[in-house]
Amino acid sequence: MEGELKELYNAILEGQRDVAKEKVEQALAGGVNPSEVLNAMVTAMGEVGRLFEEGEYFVPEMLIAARAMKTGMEILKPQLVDADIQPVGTIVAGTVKGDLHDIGKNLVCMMLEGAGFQVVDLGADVSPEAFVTAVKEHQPNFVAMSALLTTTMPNMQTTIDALKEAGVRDDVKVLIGGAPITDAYAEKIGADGYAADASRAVKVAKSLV
Ligand code: B1M
Repeated sequence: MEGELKELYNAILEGQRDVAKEKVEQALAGGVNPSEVLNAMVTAMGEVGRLFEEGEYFVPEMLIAARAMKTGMEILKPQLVDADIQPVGTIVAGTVKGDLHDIGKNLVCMMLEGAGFQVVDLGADVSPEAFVTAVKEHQPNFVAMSALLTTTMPNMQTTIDALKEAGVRDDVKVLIGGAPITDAYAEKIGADGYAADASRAVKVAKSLV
């Protein structure tokens, strides 16, 4: 990687969103292929994930890097659509019913987008019915649920049950996470995957796609 793309990579890594925006604009204006621009940003987010796992980056660094990536993506997205670049997979994501905590979920969504997934973010306090409707509409590869409260965790099970009732459970992989969630809980409710943090969520999603 060299020139503007290297500078874009560094801007994402350092969370400099204005520089990232400028570098994406310059690269596109200079005729660089949108997929190469995307690749530079995805590679940078991969490195952010690695630094987080190694304890060199913490949540704030990951958040500002993800925001820089998001700013770059906003400029790149129309070009990607034009170039017809296929996403790695589609994910319907949300924080479960009764739960308003969305910071972790947003971070997970940003990291997944950074890894090339198309994310349909339903927000927070998402009812099982809303998940079912979104699955029918978007036909995603994944349903990604977040819960931060022990009192709202059971709504993950309720949502899986609703997907079953609607006959769409087997059409998707269910990925769950959030501070009180464990591997054992994921297994208990019949989810397909659990991730402890945003970086691992990307790894699990990639391994399941
Ligand atoms: Co609330 N809150 N909160 N809160 N809050 C907690 C969760 C709590 C642990 C604080 C405490 O008591 N120590 C506690 C829960 C206790 C429990 O259930 N056992 C709690 C409580 C009790 C409450 C209220 C009930 C308080 C009240 O009103 N009495 C209330 C509930 C409101 C509701 O949801 N209905 C409430 C409200 C709020 C605020 C609105 C003020 C605010 C949320 C703002 C927002 O999100 N927009 C808030 C906050 C900020 C917190 C703490 C302090 C921080 C949460 C956070 O954003 N962390 C939290 C204490 C804590 O966690 N230390 C707390 C940073 C974020 C990056 O991490 O969300 O864990 P996290 O996400 C991580 C991983 O968990 C994982 O990846 C993320 C990034 O690495 N992950 C996934 C998350 N989702 C994933 C999905 C995946 C994979 C990985 O796959 C799909």
